[in-house]
Amino acid sequence: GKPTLAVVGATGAVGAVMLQILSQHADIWGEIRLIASPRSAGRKLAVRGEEVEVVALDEEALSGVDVAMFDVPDEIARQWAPVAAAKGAVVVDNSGAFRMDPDVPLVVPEVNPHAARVRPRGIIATPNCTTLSMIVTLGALHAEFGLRELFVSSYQAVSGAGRAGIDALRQQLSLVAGTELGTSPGDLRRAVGDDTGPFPEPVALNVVPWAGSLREDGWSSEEMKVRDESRKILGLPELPVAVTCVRVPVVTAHSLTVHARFEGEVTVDRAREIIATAPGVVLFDNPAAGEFPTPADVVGTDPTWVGRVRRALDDPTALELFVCGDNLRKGAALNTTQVAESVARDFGAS
Ligand code: 11C
Repeated sequence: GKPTLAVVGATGAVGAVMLQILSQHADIWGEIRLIASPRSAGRKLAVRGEEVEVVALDEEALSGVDVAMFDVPDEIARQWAPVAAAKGAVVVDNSGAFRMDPDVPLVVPEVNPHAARVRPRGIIATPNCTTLSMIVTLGALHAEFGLRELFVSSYQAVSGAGRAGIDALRQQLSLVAGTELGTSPGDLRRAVGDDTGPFPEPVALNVVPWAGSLREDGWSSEEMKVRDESRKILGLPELPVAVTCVRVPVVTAHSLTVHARFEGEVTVDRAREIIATAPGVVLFDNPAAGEFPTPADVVGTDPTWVGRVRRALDDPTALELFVCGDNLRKGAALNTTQVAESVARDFGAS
């Protein structure tokens, strides 16, 4: 029969998009079981046009599952993904708990699909949304040009921090709309108050150079993830990566500026061809016509959009790019679903 799928974290911001995507894609699943924290058990959510009751995450909920997609906090994944795997499920986990485990492949189907086949712990990890927003493009360019060095800055949407992030931006926007705030030092901070949600500073009318938690020497966890995960996915363990992660007042779709240096000289024409033909990537680059990707146009779409393709002015081996992708779709729910579907195909589903 068709494989049973569990969606663990079904009520979150990413879970909601997983259910949408499952309703849009070819229906290869038998039962789809919706699992969340005990607090959400009993709620009903629509998937494949049917209302399904959410059950609490426990041993019983994970029994008889063939594939489990997890989008839950790291500590919940650390505890429960191995339980699901021990019960025979292949777990596709979108948390940060297992990404750097050498016995867990970190998979982006357009870049390293075969890595998914070797999974000694029964767990496959999917990358952080910021890594995912650029890695399909970089994978395609690397395959032809050979990546040697990466400098990136992110412009991250608040939904990367889940429902709490979206709520914080909306609340702050309601406090600043129609005011003249943002014209003198500290006025925004006073208007918004101490409760800035999951962000360390007001994000409405502002730019916050921080995402995640503090790591050694002033780096953020998000910056370390972008570096470590990119190296692992591309199979370039020594790749020099310089990265600064920044939060901007956008609801959904992460953007990044990328300076990528390659083995030898590159041309913009060839780079544009590669980008235009790579699966999962769209070239949208005609500044003369005012065409470049922005979160407002990219949100809700599947691919990574690439614009502003230029050769570095002072280095014929380097390219400058602006990439933009929906952090909840390819950045999270879509990549996880694609990996789960590829596992299901190995079970013999069609
Ligand atoms: C953000 N990328 O935008 C983060 C959230 O490792 O999956 C995702 C954290 C992760 O805040």
